[in-house]
Amino acid sequence: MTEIRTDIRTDWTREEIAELFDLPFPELLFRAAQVHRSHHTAGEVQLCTLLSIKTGGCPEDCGYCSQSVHADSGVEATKLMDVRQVLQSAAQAKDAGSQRFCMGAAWRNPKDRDMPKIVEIVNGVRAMGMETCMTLGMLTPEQATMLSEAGLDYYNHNIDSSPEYYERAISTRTMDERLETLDHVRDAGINVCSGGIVGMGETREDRVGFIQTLATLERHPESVPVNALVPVKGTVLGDMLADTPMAKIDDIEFVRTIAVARITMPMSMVRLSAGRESMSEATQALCFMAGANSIFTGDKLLTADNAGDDADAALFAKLGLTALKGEEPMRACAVQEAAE
Ligand code: SAM
Ligand code: DTB
Ligand code: SF4
Repeated sequence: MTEIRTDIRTDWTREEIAELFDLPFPELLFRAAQVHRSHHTAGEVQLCTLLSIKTGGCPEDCGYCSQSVHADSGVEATKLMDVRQVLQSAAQAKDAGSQRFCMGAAWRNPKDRDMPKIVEIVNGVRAMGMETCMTLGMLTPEQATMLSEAGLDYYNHNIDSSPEYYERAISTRTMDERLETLDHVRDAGINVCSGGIVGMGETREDRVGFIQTLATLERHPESVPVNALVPVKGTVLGDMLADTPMAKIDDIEFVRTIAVARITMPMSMVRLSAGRESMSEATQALCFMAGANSIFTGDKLLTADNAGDDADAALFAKLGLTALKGEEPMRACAVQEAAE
C-alpha cells in the first residue's frame, strides 16, 4: 500500500487533486480520516453560531446570495445592529454551547465610519471568551490592522469557487481582489477563514480548481468553510437550480470535496457550513468521517434556515460526536509554523 502523506504541502497540482477526487470513495474516505486523525481529535466538532449584523442591500452581484440588491429574494435591508444587541446574541449562543461566534455584514467593504462599532463588538464578544470571526467584505490593510488590534481571531472571506467559475457567479469584484484582502488579513496577523460553495452548477474541474487555489496559498487558511448552495428563490443561481434540478450537487460528490479539502489542508478546520438543513444525517455523518470538524448550530445561518439545535443534539448523540471544548485560538501562522 502506498504511504499516506499527512504533511503540509502548498505545491498541490490540479492533476494531483483531480486524482484524489477520482479515488474509489472508500479509499478517499480512509485517506481523509487518516489525515484527520494525525492532526485533530476525530469525533470532536466545533460548534459555531452565525449572526447577520447588517443584512441585505449589498451592492455586489454574487449569483447565490439573497442579500444582493441584484436579487429578488425578499430579504429586507437593515442597518448595522447595536453593539448591545450583538453582545446579547453572543451571550445566548455561548449559553447554548457555542464556542465560536461568526458575524457577517452584507457589505462590499466596511466604511471607515463603521469601524469603531465593529471594534467594540469584537472586544465585547472576545471578552466573553468566545472565538470571534467576522466577514465584512473587502478590507484595506488599515482596517485589517484595526480588527487585529481589537483581538479578532478569524476573518472570513471566501474565494467561493475556481478562478474560472468565480467570474460566472460574480461580476462586481475579481478573484484577485478577494485574494488581496486575504493577504491584508494574513499580514495583520489574523487567522484566515476562506472556502466556498459547492453545487452552484460548477464542474468537477471547478471543484479541483477551487481546492487547489486554497491549498496552494503560501499558508493554508486556518479555516475552510465548505458550503452547499442553499438555493434561494430570486437569486440567479437559486433559480437556475430550481429550473435544472439535475444541476444539484450529488451528496457523494459533496463528501468527496470535504475529503479532498481535509487531505490537502491537514491542519485547517474544515467547516461543514451552509446547506445542512437539506442534508440527510447519513451524508452529514460521511462529512464528519471525511474530516469535517465544525458546524454552524442554531435555527438560522445569516438569512437562510439551518438544521436547528434539537436536530443537531440528536445527530451528535446518534453519531457519538462531542463538542470541541474552548481553548485559546492560536494566532495566524502559529499552527502551520509549529508543524513545519
Ligand atoms: N459580504 C461578505 C462577503 O461576501 O464576503 C460576507 C457575507 S457572505 C453572505 C459570506 C459567504 O456566505 C459567501 O462568501 C458565500 O460563500 C456564503 N453564501 C452566501 N449565500 C449562500 C448560499 N445561498 N448558499 C451557500 N452559501 C452562501
Ligand atoms: C461561510 O462560508 N458560510 C457562512 C459564513 N461563511 C459567513 C454563511 C453561509 C450563508 C448561507 C446563506 C444565508 O444564510 O444567507
Ligand atoms: Fe454581498 Fe457577501 Fe452576499 Fe456577495 S455574498 S452579495 S458580497 S453579502
